[in-house]
Amino acid sequence: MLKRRLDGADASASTAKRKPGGAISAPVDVKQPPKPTMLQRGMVLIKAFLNETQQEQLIGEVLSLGQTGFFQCDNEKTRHMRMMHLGRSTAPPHKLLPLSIPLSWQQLAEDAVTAAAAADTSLSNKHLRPANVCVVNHYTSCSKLGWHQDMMTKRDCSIPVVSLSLGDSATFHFKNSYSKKATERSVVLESGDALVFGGQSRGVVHSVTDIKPPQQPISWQRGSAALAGRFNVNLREL
Ligand SMILES: O=C(O)CCC(=O)C(=O)O
Repeated sequence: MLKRRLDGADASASTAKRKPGGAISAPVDVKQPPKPTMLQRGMVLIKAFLNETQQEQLIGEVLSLGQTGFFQCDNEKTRHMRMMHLGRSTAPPHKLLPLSIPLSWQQLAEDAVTAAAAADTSLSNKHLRPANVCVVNHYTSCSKLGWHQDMMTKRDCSIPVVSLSLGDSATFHFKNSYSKKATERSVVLESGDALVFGGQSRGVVHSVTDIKPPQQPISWQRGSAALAGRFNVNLREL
């Protein structure tokens, strides 16, 4: 199987830094507006899409909703993870009260798609509808999310998935089919990054491994054990 590691943004940029394991980390300059990078057609990574204040706000909302919303999820694809479902759900896996997706999260998703469309016109947001499903995953260093597609319906899935990362970093692996011959690539997702995949990449097969403490300390992480690990806010249309 072919494997290729992609670097967050423009790895050839002169400001890129080499991490201890050989991978090159994307340059993150908080003074610059987030820079979207097309990983493949329909798939765009936006490094530092959320600034620290936005990350703090989002994590606060996640934890507040998570008090009643998180449930433990261990199955053939998901190991040692907590999950929370918001919005529409076809098969609620639990007996928790339904949670609505905060409007501010839908706005973030819309902003991420707009930013992504600047790097990849195939992600034009002219038919964008608000996300009606949101999955929040809480990973620890033992967690794993196995290969899967975010296709829960046979309906038109042209609205992109927007994935927002908070806290520890993770390796996001992806390939265009389940075939053993499919080229597998990976990218490191760090706190504040947004990954958008739609259009030709809407059905991308993906998995998540290697949850690790962030390279840069994040101010909100110092406070409480509840903030440990990685949170992923994943918005999509069902
Ligand atoms: O945690 C991530 O980065 C991806 C999450 C995901 O693939 C999912 O919730 O379906």
